[in-house]
Amino acid sequence: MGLTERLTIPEEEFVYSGHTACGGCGGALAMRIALKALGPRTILVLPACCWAVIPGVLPATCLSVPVLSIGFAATGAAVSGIEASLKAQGIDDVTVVGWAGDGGTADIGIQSLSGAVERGHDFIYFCYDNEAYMNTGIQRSGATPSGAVTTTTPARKREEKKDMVEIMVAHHIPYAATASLAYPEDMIKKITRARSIKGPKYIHVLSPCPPGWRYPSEKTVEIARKAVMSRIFPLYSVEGGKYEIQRRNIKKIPVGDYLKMQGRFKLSEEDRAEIQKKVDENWESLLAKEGTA
Ligand SMILES: Cc1ncc(C[n+]2csc(CCOP(=O)(O)OP(=O)(O)O)c2C)c(N)n1
Ligand SMILES: [Mg+2]
Repeated sequence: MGLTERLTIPEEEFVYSGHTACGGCGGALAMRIALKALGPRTILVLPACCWAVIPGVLPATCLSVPVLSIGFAATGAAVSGIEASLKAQGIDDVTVVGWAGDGGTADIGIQSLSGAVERGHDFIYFCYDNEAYMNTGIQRSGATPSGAVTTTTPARKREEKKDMVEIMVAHHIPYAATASLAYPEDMIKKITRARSIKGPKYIHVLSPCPPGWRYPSEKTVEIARKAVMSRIFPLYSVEGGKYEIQRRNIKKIPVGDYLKMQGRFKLSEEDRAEIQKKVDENWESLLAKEGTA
């Protein structure tokens, strides 16, 4: 990473101090980075999720851009309507953004998101993925990874995590990507790229959660970085169907180094070996999609 790349992070803040997120909230940091790339001409749609309460109550909100709070399932419908309304008014310099949790994306909001993408509305949709329904007390979602303990999977989840990026790619979406708060330059580049493309865009940000994942709050960035280094959460983009992996040459670490930092994974050596096998297979499949296997 060169110096010029590091200097791409805008200094201006659009998330002010005084929000109500937990210490070390990955979702809060993800929003802070995202708004730096989105800028002030942004309308945010927030369904039910931690971020529906993090801003606080007007007039003491930490968000400096307009927000529409809507029902849990309706993010895709709301961004569609806002975009159509702006178009009717001849306003073309506003970025319409849906910002939802993993429950609001992979489960309850998936139909409105699917419709909005299929209809080709012009918006960016972010899923900040803390891998459970955190705002209501750590219930499992379709994006909770196999092996994780939640309050509704006390003996750990058995099923696999839904792959939202692949679901979006299956919609022929013009742009989809993963992003990490541990790699803010990469995240900002991706958001800037997404803003330059007309039509629906999808960005999936892994967002570690100290109380939900059971780790000390100062470890959020380290855990997010280890997710990328271990390849359990590879950084990649798919533009016009073309795959590209980012940060492919960073030092690879065993997935156990990522899992062991979190109290939610109570796994045997065999369990960890099984997860490692799946991570390696997924990486190979990503290389094949990129055409570099
Ligand atoms: C229709 C409906 N069902 C349930 C709820 C209760 N509820 C509010 S936030 C939430 C969890 C959201 O989970 P996720 O989308 O992953 O966001 P997170 O809280 O993890 O940030 C739930 C179940 C609701 N507000 N509306
Ligand atoms: Mg969640």
